[in-house]
Amino acid sequence: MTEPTRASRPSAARAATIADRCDELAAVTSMEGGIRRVYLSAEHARANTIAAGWMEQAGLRTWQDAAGNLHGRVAALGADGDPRPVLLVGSHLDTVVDAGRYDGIVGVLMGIALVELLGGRVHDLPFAIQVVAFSDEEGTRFGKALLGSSAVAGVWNDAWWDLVDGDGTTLRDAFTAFGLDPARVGEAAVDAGSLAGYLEAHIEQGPFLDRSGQALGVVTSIAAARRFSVEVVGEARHAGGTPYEMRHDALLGAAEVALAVERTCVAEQHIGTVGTMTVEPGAVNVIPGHARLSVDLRGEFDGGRDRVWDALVAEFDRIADRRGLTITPTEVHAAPAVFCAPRLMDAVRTGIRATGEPTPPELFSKAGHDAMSLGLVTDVAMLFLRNPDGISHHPDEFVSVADIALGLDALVAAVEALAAAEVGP
Ligand code: HGY
Ligand code: MN
Ligand code: MN
Repeated sequence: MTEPTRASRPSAARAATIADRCDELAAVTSMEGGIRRVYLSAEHARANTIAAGWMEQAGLRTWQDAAGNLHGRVAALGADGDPRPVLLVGSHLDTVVDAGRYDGIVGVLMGIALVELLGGRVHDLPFAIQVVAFSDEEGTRFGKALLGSSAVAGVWNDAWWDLVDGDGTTLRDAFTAFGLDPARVGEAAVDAGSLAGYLEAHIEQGPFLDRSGQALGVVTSIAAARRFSVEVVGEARHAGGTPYEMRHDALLGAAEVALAVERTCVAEQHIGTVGTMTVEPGAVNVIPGHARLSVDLRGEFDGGRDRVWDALVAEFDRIADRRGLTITPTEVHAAPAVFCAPRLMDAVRTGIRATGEPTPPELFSKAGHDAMSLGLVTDVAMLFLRNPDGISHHPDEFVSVADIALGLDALVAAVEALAAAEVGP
């Protein structure tokens, strides 16, 4: 029998379907002319319904958990009728504002296709497969990222209930409006002892694979992250009549904060971004009296990230003193660095090698992922797919059907390698 060509392999057809499904989900948006699908919105509910249909077609038994994550499980029971350990495979369906159509989504759809490609072999694995579509990875609506996977990992923090979105709606009220019961969020937590691990396929959100000319990579660790909302208070006054020595311009203070983030992070080899800034009262002839900006800080290790933040706070104090302002940061998100588990990385490497790539590239992910939350309770690993030019969080984000097909071949082979390692020789 001759080996099927790449294009005639079952993964090629599944990859084409995944690309079509990414297009279909891209139409589930609250934003005219772009993609914006946030936690606990009508679009979140619609995306879950559509994805649940695809999961059921693939033979998965589906449910939505107490935090709005969608799950689909197959081969839950062993031959003896006892529950088997569960290998979670997933990513997220929520998006940033004016997003691309693959970030997170492609990983969920690859999980479904994995089950389809395994077919009857899924019952021979020593674990059940549970595909998870996490409901909030980006933190677009409430600022705090990883809400969905934090609930699944059982690390929900009740302080989050009072987070508010841009319209002043609390997370608690948004839960209720979505039909969820805040008092029951704990029910979304998995029993860590029942898990065989967590695998996540995701587009790379940088140019490493594209530059190296390789389609797939294995992730070694995910950057430690912290996010802050920084309030700058000055004094609103007349733009014409107020001499410079009497001004306390909140916008100029915020601009200095943003520049300090860049300068310090470049010097300290960390990554810092100011992605939002609002200024009040917001009139052409009024000196801004109030500004609010976000700071997203990332580093390879928790300690380095925290030292950089401490240096930034000292710099903010100097800016505040010099300009007669009050600058107050509030932390809205923190996630420790996560190191992928050697046994799962080995399986992913074996999977990539099965596609004909003898030396799988190893990547440190500066982007955050649901694997960060799951890494608190079980072993995790990630498979990255090439993203041409590394552009993500942008409508031009792309991954080719051919690379998705390679990714599927690698994912199937990785799961089989993991099964073989668990069963032993
Ligand atoms: O922001 C991140 O790193 C991720 O894409 N949510
Ligand atoms: Mn993202
Ligand atoms: Mn993502």
